[in-house]
Amino acid sequence: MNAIAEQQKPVGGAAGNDMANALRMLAADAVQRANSGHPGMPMGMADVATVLFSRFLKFNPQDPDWQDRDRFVLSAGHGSMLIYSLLHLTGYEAMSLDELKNFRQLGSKTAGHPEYGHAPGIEMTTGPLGQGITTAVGMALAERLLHARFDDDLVDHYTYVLAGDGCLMEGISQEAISMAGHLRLSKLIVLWDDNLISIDGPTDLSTSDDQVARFKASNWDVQSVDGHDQDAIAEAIENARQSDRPSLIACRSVIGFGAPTKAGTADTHGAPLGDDEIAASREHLGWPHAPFEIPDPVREQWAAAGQRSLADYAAWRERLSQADDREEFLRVTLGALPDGWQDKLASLKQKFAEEAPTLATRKASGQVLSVLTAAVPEMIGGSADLTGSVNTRTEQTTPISADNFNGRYVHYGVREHAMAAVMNGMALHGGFIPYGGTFLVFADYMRAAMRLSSLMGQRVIYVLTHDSIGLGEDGPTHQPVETLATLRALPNFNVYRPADAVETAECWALAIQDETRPSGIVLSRQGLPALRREHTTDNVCARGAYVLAEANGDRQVTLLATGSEVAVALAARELLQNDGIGAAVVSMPCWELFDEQDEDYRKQVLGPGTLRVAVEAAVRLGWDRYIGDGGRFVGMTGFGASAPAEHLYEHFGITAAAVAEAARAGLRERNT
Ligand SMILES: Cc1ncc(C[n+]2csc(CCOP(=O)(O)OP(=O)(O)O)c2C)c(N)n1
Ligand SMILES: [Mg+2]
Repeated sequence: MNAIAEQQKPVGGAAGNDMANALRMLAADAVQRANSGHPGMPMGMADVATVLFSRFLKFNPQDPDWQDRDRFVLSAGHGSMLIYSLLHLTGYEAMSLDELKNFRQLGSKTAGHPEYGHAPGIEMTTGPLGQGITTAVGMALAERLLHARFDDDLVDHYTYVLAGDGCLMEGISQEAISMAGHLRLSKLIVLWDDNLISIDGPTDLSTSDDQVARFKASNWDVQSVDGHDQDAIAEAIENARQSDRPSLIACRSVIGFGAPTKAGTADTHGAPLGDDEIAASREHLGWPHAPFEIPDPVREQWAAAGQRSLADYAAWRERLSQADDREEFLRVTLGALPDGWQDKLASLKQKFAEEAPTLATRKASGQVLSVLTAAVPEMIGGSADLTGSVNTRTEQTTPISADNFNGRYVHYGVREHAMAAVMNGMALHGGFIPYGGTFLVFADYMRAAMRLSSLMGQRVIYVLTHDSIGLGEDGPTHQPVETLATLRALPNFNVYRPADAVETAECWALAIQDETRPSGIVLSRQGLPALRREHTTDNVCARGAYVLAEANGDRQVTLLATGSEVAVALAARELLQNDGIGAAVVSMPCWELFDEQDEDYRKQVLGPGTLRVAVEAAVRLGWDRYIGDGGRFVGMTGFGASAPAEHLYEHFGITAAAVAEAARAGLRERNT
């Protein structure tokens, strides 16, 4: 028995220990059976989890989506068996014992890391460290915003996070902590698994941070407790709930608590303990029961924990049934858009078509947002310190602050990654449609959270401006060339790149209606001419791509373009038509939607047998599937440069003349 294991004295009364030991052995046995997984964290944090779920957490396994439930985010997602065991034991029907036995198997609800949507009670997908704690900031923010909007205490709950050393080492945690402290999100409580271990070994291999001091410096309430003393943990949680600031509770724990030779070591982090160590753990913990066997008294204690909020739940239902705002509350929390927004947006679209302004699409987007935020009160805007550039703030969206949760605009500060994760949290919480802006090139700073928006199917709208060399003088650090391709590679994410103000209005309408998919609306810094000058009531962008200008005479060439290059393609078309070459221009604002169209439509747009030339001020990656054999691409092959935008288009050869010449060259090649 190692020295750490020897010191493991059960504290907190037999009942508590049995409940915690049930969690420990379910995790150890499930990981052993799967021959894969992470027993250390669940065993180490079993006492903390027992206290939280049996004494504090407000939830109802019979109605897992109860809007006013406390949120519990397992930021240390590798410890997934902890949440699966908790859900099973507290009575979430979908999380059966068989599911625990099928841990990490295809089709089970017990995936390697908790997956949002796989089972009720999993509030978000975790596994990429640092995302959970930051997304939870968004949940806690959404809670405060709904609390301010609706009377009758319809929303008044806590957000609890279980985070490990890894979550706190990740850079995104700094953004999260800083934002939560600044906004004084007092109902956010982080339980830190302070076990001094990560995968490579003791944390002092890589960090000597004073975490408690760090949180304190960001305006958090902080406490430190023995993570195996259940009464001390309870006292700390009680204190945290009373605090007027977000709270960190550093829970000093022993990873793999109960495993006689491996506890306290990185060996328990991510591998099965082995049959001998598990047998010895049973002995050590005084848990004689067979794998997956939970004795009745312990089952009953856990079942009681699952029922402890029923009175709260009934009272809440009663308040809801009497609430004046009942309809509106249900509308926003269930994610239905209000009546009337479409008509208002249609009027603006008509105005754009009639007045035909030359307008940067980022500015058109700002006008669209003025209309949308007035019509859709659940939209919450924001920007990572580029508000004046990305045009995300409207008259409706006044700033949110620690003293004003009636606002609708988040000044995220220069924290792109947190912006994306916090938007995920607001969307997951329900009640809001978050949108937030930064420069397209900084999508890289948000990527990990954007990927989770997609994986979790959340309606989060990214406003991504300054979308190419067209931004000009700021130069190659700010000029995306590969970013469009990388976002298009992201499954379940719609990339919109509108060509003018009308398309911008249409793309926004599509994004806001997409309840299960995040969107990126990619917008120009520079002014773009109006291309769609005839008003249509239907949303033409809904098909992803369409023939904007058909060829005069036989179509020999199809010019494909997006955004600012659609105007270039139209000018190239003129040149070709003047030479007697029939050329059509296809605007392709959203590849993903185009790919979903039926084959006939796609063929008709792409013009079978025609020579296809694509033009986009970005790299070629992805275009070949539309261009086909023998087609041409005009765009970027490397990084941009610093100069006025017009000079750059000339310099890099992204011009009407170059596109027309590419078409002529392609036709010549065909005819030889
Ligand atoms: C962003 C990210 N990087 C790396 C990993 C791989 N990984 C999973 S757990 C872990 C160590 C985490 O240490 P800690 O949070 O202290 O967990 P403990 O070992 O204490 O359970 C690492 C590096 C990951 N899941 N996410
Ligand atoms: Mg650790």
